[in-house]
Amino acid sequence: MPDVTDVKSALRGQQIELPSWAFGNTGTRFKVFPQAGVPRTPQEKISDAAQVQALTGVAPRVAVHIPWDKVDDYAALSRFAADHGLSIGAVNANVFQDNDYMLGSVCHPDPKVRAKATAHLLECVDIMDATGSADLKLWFADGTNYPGQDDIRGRQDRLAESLAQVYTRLGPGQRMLLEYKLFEPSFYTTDVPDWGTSLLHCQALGPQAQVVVDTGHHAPGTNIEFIVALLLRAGRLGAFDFNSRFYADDDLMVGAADPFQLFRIMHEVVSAGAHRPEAGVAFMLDQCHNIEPKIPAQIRSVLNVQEATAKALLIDRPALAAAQQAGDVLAANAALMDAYNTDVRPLLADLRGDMGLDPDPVAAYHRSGYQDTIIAERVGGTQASWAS
Ligand code: LRH
Ligand code: MN
Repeated sequence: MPDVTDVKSALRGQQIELPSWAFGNTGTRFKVFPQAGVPRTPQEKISDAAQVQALTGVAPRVAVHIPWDKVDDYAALSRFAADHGLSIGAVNANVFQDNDYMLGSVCHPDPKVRAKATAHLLECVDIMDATGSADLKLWFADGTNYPGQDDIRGRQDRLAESLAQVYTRLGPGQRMLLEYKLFEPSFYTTDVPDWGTSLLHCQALGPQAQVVVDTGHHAPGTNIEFIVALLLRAGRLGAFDFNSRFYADDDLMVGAADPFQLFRIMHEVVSAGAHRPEAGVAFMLDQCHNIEPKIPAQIRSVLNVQEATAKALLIDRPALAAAQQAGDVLAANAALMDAYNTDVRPLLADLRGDMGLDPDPVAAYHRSGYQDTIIAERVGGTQASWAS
């Protein structure tokens, strides 16, 4: 069995990156339900993210989304984050909410629109220079709704041309993370629909281009841990956008809909040693808390990742390898299931004690009174939200 001290030190070093937009109002095409106390500014989003870090100790970064987190002074925003015990993580570009992007952004038939979109991506690299962020995260809503609407191959050429322009702008130590998504908002083709398309573009660009696996962006029944193992083997897994879903891109709390899938994914990650920060895989949450209180939901999500990681770290790997080698199917499966069926909550509560943290961060948050404070203070102004 793995040594608990090693498991605890691995868990202590875990780093989970929070999405600033999860603290704002979000919803579906049917309705965005506003919640009291929601941030009005990027600074207030950072203050909320700092609560999650203060109570879990493993969420030291907050990803920003431009223009949702647009400010006049990004270096000052980075200092504000540092004053709250955080650093600014990935800079997410947004070329999916401007009227000009109806037929696409970097894949649009009109070169003027493509130039506008590429300029925004380059502006995001400037922001990375100011915030000290290493990652430029790119998701494109680009696609088509009807056969014949546009040239599938031509759109790939346009995408490659824009990505190449941005890639050359990256500084040393900076990465381009290309996220794929099967469908939505486009319903016939999506220009980056799957891991293969993202990987092809990343390999064409160079080593600083890596793939983002958003766990909500696959066809039902997709074996995501297989994709993870493959991308890790190719050295091209740059990041996760963790969430969970029952049907489509539901963006629910990671591990809520399918904790066993999250465990299987973390098993592949731990098998490759990619759970260690120095391995360079960014573990980001990308979620929308449409009906649940946002800060406790983010805390719960971090705990779900910790629990899946702890179970993966508790797999008796020598026994697993021996059973796999011997073709002992049941023993090999049992090695994983024994770990998965282990209640790791006492170990994590113990670890939090070692870290000087409350063993139950969600309860500690409710006791802190922070929620009542922000509801009382954050009156007036415009609440942050996705809505364009
Ligand atoms: C697209 C996506 C992408 C983000 C957005 C908030 O569905 O997953 O990662 O930019 O959500
Ligand atoms: Mn995502």
